[in-house]
Amino acid sequence: MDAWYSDHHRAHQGQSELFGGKLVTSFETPQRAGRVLDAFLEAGLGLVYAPTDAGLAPILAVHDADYVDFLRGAWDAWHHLGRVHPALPMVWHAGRGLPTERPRHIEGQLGYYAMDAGCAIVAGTWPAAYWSAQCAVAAARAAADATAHGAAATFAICRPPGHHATARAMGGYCYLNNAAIAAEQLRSLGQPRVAVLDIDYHHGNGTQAIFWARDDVFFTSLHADPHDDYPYFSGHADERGEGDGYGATLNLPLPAGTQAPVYLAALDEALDAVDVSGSTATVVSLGVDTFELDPISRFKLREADYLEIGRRLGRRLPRPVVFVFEGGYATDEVGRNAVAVLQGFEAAG
Ligand code: SP5
Ligand code: ZN
Repeated sequence: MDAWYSDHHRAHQGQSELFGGKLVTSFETPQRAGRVLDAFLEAGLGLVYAPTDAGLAPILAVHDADYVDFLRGAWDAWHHLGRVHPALPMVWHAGRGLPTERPRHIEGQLGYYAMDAGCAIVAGTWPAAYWSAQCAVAAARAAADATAHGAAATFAICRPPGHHATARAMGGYCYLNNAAIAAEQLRSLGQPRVAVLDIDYHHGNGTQAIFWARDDVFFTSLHADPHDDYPYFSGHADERGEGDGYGATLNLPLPAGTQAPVYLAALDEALDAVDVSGSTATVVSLGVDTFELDPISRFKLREADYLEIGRRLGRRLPRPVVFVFEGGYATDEVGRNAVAVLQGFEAAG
């Protein structure tokens, strides 16, 4: 299994977030992707490539053009006002119906294009998000390509993560939805139906929203019950999609404190649903913030559990499979845990 990684993410750093009412340095740090890269190389699973530049087209296949323009220009507009701290939204339109007018002022635009205050923008944010998405595109293309000659799996070491970003809004450390971009790539390369399996601790609300009314991308997610944890406003079990997409969304919310036995039973349920969906390819949103020592999460998985998760994915997911790195904030263990999933997968395949 080969991986794609770009160093551009390093300049996306020093972002702030609110944690328990206090403005702190974000849990989402450059060290995370560095640890994943190191663990991948140390495991000797495959080669690591820098992605080629596929341009904006694969991003615009998922995201609205005005949102992408906003992301590209947000730091300059903010900095132009003499501001030196990371740009953070602070005014939202929640509860007032859908906004009809786009604000002219950058402060208004930040709220217009954000679902929460979890996405600070600094000078390096756009290049980081752009190249993170390019990793997903390159990994998807390579997986689809190799499959012409036999089953393939690839790994996109994405940072920043993507699964909370919708077509037109950032949130939860995510700016561009790398998993959705990878799924859309697989579709455009001829896969008739693509499954997205999201095993990050948090519900992949952005991915769900992007494919909500479509039946060509099946979305299933195991995550913390949104009654109790972020992103709070989606991820409930009764959300099944709509229109053509009705039945093509399956959420499996789990309680705080969930350990391996309950988690693995839910994973089997998700894998059954992927089987039934008739998908011919898979994107895995690979978050390891389900780890027992994760500083912002409340599941209790251990390193050995990630190996077992990987084995089950390796036995049952339709290939090509593209793994896309998402969350995981226990810096010292994040690399090992993510790579354990890949090792289990390879051992089973
Ligand atoms: C990609 C990803 O994993 N994004 C996660 C974003 C989570 N942001 C909100 C975290 C809320 C944590 N609440 C803990 C309150 C402690 N005082
Ligand atoms: Zn997460």
